[in-house]
Amino acid sequence: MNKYLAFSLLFAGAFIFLTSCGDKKQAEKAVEKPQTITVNVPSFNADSAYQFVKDQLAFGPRVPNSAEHAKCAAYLENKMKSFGAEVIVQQGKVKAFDGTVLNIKNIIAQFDVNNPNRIVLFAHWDTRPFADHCEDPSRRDEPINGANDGASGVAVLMEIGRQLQLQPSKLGVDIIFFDAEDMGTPDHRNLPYDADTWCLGSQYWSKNLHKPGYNPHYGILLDMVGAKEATFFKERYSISYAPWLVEKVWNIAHELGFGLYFPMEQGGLITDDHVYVNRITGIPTIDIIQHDPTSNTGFGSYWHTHNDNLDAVDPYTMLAVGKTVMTVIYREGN
Ligand code: AHN
Ligand code: ZN
Repeated sequence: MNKYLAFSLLFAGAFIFLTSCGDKKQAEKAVEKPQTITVNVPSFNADSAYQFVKDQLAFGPRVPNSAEHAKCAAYLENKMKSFGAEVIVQQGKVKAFDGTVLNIKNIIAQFDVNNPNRIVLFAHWDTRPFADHCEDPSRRDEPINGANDGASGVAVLMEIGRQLQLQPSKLGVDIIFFDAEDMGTPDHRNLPYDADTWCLGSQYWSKNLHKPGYNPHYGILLDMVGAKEATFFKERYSISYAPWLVEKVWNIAHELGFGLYFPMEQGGLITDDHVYVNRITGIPTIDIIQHDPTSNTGFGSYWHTHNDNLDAVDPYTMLAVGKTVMTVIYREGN
């Protein structure tokens, strides 16, 4: 509705200006072509995104080196191809906190691949092999389903990819699903903390870009974007690397009526994939990540527990994030 109001105001302004110049024909021209200033943002289908969460959960936990992980990788590759993307599956080997060699797959879906004017969207698709924050100590070594922590961000980006096929944006878009984000040193064992044990897929990609000289204008990372009534505070690494992008995204969220999800306040300083993308590639990248200032982990109560299942995801939160990011994308180049 907002959009139409803005356009009618613009249009009325143009009309007054033109008629005051006494050129009626020009005014009529403006009447004929209001679409030249219309930015048509396709709708984001939250039911579709919710289905993409369910599809991922159906594989079981997606832990690197497991059969479920391999099956989900194939699903993501095929889905993105079916949405018209040119897909690169970047394979690599990285070392986990305990020295295990992980065979990882970063899945890179390129829309409008020959467009030199690009932006990039990220989410991690792997899930954590531990439930280190589970109340029951006997279940902490079991992998989690990762409905919100993993699947929700991927699902929002899948739905954006589906919409990109139905209505291309002016800028080329790359959607990258990072692997092995969630392999960080577990909290339930007595091990030294090392931030670099997280985000292994994004570290690998940042050092081995899928195209030499890859240089999109900016990146947006989605992480845990599905919890009911989630709050996405302005994450502080994002503010330091790309303050203008934080402002752009938060302003659009407010304009669309999602202000309660996107408080105009600073959140925590969160080691996530965007930190390595910023540090290693220099692509200015922000993180839209849930921050719950009332919980002792800073994340939702489901975080790294077995409660991170379908019940932890509310399609309306994915809608708030999906619609906001889509509006950002489709306004570019106008
Ligand atoms: C830290 O715990 C420092 N970062 C968490 C990043 C993360 C884990 N996102 C999802 N799972
Ligand atoms: Zn996690």
